[in-house]
Amino acid sequence: MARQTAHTPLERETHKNRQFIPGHLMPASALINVMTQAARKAARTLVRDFGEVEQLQVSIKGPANFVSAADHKAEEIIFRELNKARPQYGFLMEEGGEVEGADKSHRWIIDPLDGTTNFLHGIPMFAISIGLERDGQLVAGLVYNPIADELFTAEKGKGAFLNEKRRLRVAARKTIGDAVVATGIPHRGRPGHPGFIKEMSTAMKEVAGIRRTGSAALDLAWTAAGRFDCYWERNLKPWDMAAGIVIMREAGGIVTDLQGTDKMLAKGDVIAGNGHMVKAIRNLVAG
Ligand code: 2AM
Ligand code: CA
Repeated sequence: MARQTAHTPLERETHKNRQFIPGHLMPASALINVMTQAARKAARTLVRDFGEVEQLQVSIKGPANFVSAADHKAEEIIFRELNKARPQYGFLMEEGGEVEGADKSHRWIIDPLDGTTNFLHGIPMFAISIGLERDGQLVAGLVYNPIADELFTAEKGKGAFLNEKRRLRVAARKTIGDAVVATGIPHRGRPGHPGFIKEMSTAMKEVAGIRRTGSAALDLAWTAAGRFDCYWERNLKPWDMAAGIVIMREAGGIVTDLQGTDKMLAKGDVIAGNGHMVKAIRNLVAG
């Protein structure tokens, strides 16, 4: 859709070269505004509940059920807000599953609380993740860590931003020996433990350091921000990745599955980084 004529000096400037202007907010699109409002609203209850979890840590019952309720509550808020703003769109949600919309070409892909284990343990590293698919293509993404108040957003063709003002760019590093690489370690009861140990043992000999945050959405957003040089993980769900993939791509990054194709959502595995890193890490962990 054609953009309206830019009026303010900021708009003219950003329209012209899309550069980050220090201290100024980027004018977000209506779509990003809708997603941001929904995420911020859900974040308020998540933050309140996170405070409670920290108290519950010491109780005998344990906070697992409480966290699951927090998760559902946040998802309901996001669903309600997005549904109000775009009543025709469909949904794919971690808790609520698939909800068909009258508009078959648009679908929200939502994880209301990515990093559940962190949340449960009082570790302030979790995020709300909202992606939008149009005709099977990922076109917008939001990842919000409400504790750090870091909002990562991107829309296809319009760049990726942190807190609506800092333009995101993947790290340029090419030397694998200098790379800080994020990954996910399969939990108890999940498949792939021996395979993961093999991958880790190969990767740890070659890269500068390995990190594990416990939130795939944040791993992708942080790789988009150039904090991690690369990220790989297996056995993920579409809602763990959808938003982060758009943010990565709009930050100039490459995202593939472990075979090097773009079937990440279907296959459930992912490698993200700049082109050099993705190739190098793929050779190490999938070669
Ligand atoms: P979650 O916190 O919403 O469960 C951690 O490596 C990443 O894997 C997180 O993004 C986590 O999302 C995701 N994940 C997907 N399926 C999972 C599962 N069955 N158990 C734990 N983490 C899972
Ligand atoms: Ca998740």
